[in-house]
Amino acid sequence: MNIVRNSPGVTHEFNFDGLVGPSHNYSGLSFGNIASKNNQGATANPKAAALQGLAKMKALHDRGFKQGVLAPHERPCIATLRALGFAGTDAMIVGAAAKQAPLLLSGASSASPMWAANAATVSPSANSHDGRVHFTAANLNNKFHRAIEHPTTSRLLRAIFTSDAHFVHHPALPSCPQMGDEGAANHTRFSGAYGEAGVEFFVYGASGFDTQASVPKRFPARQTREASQAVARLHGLDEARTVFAQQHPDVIDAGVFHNDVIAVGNGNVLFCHEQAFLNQAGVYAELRTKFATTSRAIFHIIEVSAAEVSVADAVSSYLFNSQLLTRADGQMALVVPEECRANAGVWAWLQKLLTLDTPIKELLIFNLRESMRNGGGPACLRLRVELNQQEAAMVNPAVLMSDALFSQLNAWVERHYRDRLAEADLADPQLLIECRTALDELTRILNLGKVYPFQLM
Ligand code: SUG
Repeated sequence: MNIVRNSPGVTHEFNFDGLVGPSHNYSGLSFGNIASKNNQGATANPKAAALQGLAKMKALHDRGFKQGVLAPHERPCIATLRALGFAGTDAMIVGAAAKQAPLLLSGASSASPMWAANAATVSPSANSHDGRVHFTAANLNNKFHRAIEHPTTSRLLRAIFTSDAHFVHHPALPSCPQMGDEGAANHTRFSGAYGEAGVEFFVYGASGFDTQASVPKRFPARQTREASQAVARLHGLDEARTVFAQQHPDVIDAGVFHNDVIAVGNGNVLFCHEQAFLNQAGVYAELRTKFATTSRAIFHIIEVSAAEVSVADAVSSYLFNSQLLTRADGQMALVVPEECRANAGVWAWLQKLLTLDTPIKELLIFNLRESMRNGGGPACLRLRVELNQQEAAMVNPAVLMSDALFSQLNAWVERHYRDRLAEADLADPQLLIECRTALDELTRILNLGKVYPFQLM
């Protein structure tokens, strides 16, 4: 195979946002995710959810950021229900699952693939051993409803990043508790500039093998150290520029189920809570030392103390589940959800942030209430992919945001989505037909080819 060494060229970060699917609902499936549990049984509005997500994508595109779209998955996932022994026609399968195993039907119906930060871990070509962009689909094996995502996620990523000369797609790690992998939600890349070699920062919840190590007591640690290490090996990362850190078990127990609920990083900035990591001072020191081998830029650590913002307020407002985006002028914008403005302490802290001597100069605020209520904020909705000019030219152009695509997708949502979905509605076999009809049309809009089980039968 012909491996292309990347010319420096202009490199950008692209954000691929998960489009909320037509089955978006509140089934309370994610133990350890406080919003998901608290909103269990509420009636969702899939149409509003999808339109809110699209509005964020379009606004960021209009500001000059590179924006792409990741398609939702087929739900309910009939292939999963068949694999679990339900048989007959699709309608019979939905009916039997609703009656005999409603939790399996909820799991097979979740619109959780919207959380693109969990789709995969991505290392840019500037960091990988072979000069290609590496993707490892996340096995998400801690939750049934998420563990069924990776086969379709892999097909979608291959339909977007098609060139073998530029992109490498690794299958999900073995699906077992020791290898729990939640993708980019626990991974950050730091560098002096996009396109330059930098530091990859992997944050895990616990070791999957060492039972003596500190672990959370109340909620599960979804990401294991061994999974993070495996991804780093697969991507061919240089040890001298890779940092592994453990999340503080206490914050997992306080509802921080992924690191991106308590920390965000970009370029030469780490923005985090003071209780994010075990041995926080040691983590900072290693990041600073390794970063200094890659860039002369100052490494900014913006730490929020518990006295200023408690972990509980960070979790409910999703202050750290923000997107930290580098603008064309080199300064950064922080994309936060409306919930940050609604919390007086968090809002006051954000006002202070703008006065500090850091690259963060601007706040962009979005209403993402529908997805927030299932425990996913602005950063959960996007997968970051750093691409140089050559690589960007190889991306399926139909998934890149534009005025035309925005109008097309808004009209598509208006045509196909319900504005009310309660848990009981998951038993309606018509929902599957609506979802398949919508997705069949979407695969044509986004030029994805056949990616869904119903298209591959
Ligand atoms: O895995 N919620 C997701 C939220 C994921 C947020 N992602 C990041 N932090 N990157 C989860 O807990 C709830 C679905 C439900 O209850 O139907 C859910 O899956």
